[in-house]
Amino acid sequence: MELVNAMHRLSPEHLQSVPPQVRTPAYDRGQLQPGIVHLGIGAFARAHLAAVNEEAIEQTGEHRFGITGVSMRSSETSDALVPQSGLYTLALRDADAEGKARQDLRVIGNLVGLRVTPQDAAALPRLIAAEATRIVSLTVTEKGYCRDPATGALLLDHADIAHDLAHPAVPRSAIGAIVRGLEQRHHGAGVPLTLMSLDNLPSNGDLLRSLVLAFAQECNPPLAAWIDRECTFPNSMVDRIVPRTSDADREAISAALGLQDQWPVVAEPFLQWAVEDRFVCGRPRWEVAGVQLVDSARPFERLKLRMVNATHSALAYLSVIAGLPTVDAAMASAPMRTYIQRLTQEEIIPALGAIPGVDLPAFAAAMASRFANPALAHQTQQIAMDGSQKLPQRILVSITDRLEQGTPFPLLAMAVAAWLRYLEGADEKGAAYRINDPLAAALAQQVAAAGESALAAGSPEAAEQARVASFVSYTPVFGALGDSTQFISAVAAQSLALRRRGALGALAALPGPRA
Ligand code: CS2
Repeated sequence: MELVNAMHRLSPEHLQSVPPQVRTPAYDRGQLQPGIVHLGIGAFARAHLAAVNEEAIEQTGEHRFGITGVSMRSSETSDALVPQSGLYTLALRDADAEGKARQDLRVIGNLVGLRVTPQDAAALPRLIAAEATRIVSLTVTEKGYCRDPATGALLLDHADIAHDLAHPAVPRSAIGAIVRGLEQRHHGAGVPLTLMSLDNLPSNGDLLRSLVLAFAQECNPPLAAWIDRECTFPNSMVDRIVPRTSDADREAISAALGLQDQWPVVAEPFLQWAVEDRFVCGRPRWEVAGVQLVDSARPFERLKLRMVNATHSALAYLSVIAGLPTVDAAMASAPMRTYIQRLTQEEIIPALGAIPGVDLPAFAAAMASRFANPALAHQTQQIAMDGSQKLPQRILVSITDRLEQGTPFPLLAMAVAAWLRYLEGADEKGAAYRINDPLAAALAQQVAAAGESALAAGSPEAAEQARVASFVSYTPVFGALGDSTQFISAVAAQSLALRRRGALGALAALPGPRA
């Protein structure tokens, strides 16, 4: 780190010194106006929204859509990027034909402001209400919506929502801040707004809309009616793998840049972003950077959640318990690779049905090679977090469909069994880890109670059946699925296999494809 510390900081005055192969903003940053307020300015948003926006600004010369990035929790991003005047490097990484890691670096310049909600809670509604603001976008992760994972309903008893209803001036949840911002906007010029969720949730725009309306209904019904009438909530699907930035990434990217970048972002080159073209106050011409402006994002989002995210989660739980630290390491293991292929081909794709214009086997093959990208070091523990918020729309939807279709689902059941095993908090070698999940305490109780139910049983099979039945009675995640004896038996069979053989052993022992 010494060499890096001796470097100048990435900043506008030192930009001209970066090597010629690194792209830097080719427009006048001083002209940019803050047209987009982005809630949750983490690596994910900086790897797609800001990257695409950068390209659109460069190609169209439009300067009304600079981004003000808001951190809803910690000041870390702002602490790193304010001294860099919002500049940061995006490193797109993969491997060449010989398998040698390579990266393409670009300094992104359209982040024009950084805010931290807990430090200045009253500022966010003002920003949302500001006339220059035309779009509020969100990547606050699944848990940031304060919804019931099984039903999608707003949790009025969620600590942040209860706080925001009681303290209108200083909201701390995204939903609370949006409603208070829209309230000020409505009282002011009354100009409507586009609210664009970019999170991995089914019908993310419709969901955001229903949560915002539910909150507004609680505190200001006429406002709810105005929002309902005037504001738009386009649905979207974004697909790009963005691992958490490590210190090694910081060091390597700073060295390549010749300037110290405290928070670069690493991602795969692949990007697909489809969004419904419903923007009431205009939008950048993101299509010049490959964004698909569509009538309905539904087919895109269904495909992505059930294929990319479902297999990611299945792989993550199995890998954590097997002690495989990264996605590419997991994909290098033959039983895991075969399992992921079979999961998509035998169970997910048939439940999904045909999607117009998409060659599903080709999509699955491309996805497997994205997962095998050796240059990302995507931590399986990162994907494993917040399972309670992810499983319903990633895995349980396909299981519900297969139950309705009367088709078996041992491979999907394996993913659920792996989550249960993961929630026990230690891998197969006994190494303990922390469960990172907003419902961690409730899940720990559920797992403990499930373990007790298993103790009373007479045989290993009955023990697993009892354990799983108890665990899946947790309705916030499993809803009505927890009552299905077919579901319980399918998960119990895989849970027993995991206990007996370990994750990789259980995968290797899975019965062959059905004829
Ligand atoms: C991952 C996603 O962490 C996770 O839950 O499944 O972030 C995934 O990498 C992206 O959705 C890919 O587009």
